[in-house]
Amino acid sequence: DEIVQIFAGLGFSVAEGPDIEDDYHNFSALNIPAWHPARQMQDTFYLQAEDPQGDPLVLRTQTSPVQIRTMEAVKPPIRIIAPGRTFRSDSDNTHTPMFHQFEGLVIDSQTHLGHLKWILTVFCQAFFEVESPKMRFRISHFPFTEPSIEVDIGCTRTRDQVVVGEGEDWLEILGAGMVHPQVLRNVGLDPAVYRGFAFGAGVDRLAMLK
Ligand code: 2NL
Repeated sequence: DEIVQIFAGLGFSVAEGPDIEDDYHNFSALNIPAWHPARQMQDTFYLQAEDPQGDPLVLRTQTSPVQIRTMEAVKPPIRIIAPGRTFRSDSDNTHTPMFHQFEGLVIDSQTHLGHLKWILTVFCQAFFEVESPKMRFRISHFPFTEPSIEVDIGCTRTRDQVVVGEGEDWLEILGAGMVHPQVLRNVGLDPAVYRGFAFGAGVDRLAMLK
């Protein structure tokens, strides 16, 4: 609720979608190829049921399919936040098979990386209650964004506490990037006309840091 409130203040509305998704909205539309490791049984819960195309149904592994469905349904400008349950076939001391994510999506005609960096900076200021949080934008790779970045926030770790927003250590808190042109084409948007950015983070992780 707190995360949603911060983005509501920045003009985002909340979008929701089903926990059970089809292969297309969870993977293919996001430019995740058939051979990608994320699609393997060890990572994804596959249901013993198929969609009308004969493709498998899955428990969504991220909330991106909500954003795909929004782009399919409404014309830009789009500014949404998609919080919700996500599922991965992974459980040990630091992973639970059901966790929570939020993803954000902005699509407009002039959107650029500067807007993304500003939004993420304002979010960290508000969430961690730090006036100028120390942040680092690192180049990364995701199939659905180009370019892709990961965001680290400065921290100090001592024996009995973690201070977030300052210090010499770094904590990875977010992944983000400009929406890949192929993802725009997949939802019927012309990449010569529209561009956008997206970001995603783990709610449980952020809650623990807070
Ligand atoms: C992470 C990274 C990310 C996105 C999620 C996205 C959604 C659409 C199109 C393009 Cl529909 N991208 N989502 C983009 C970059 C990173 O999440 O580390 N999440 C925990």
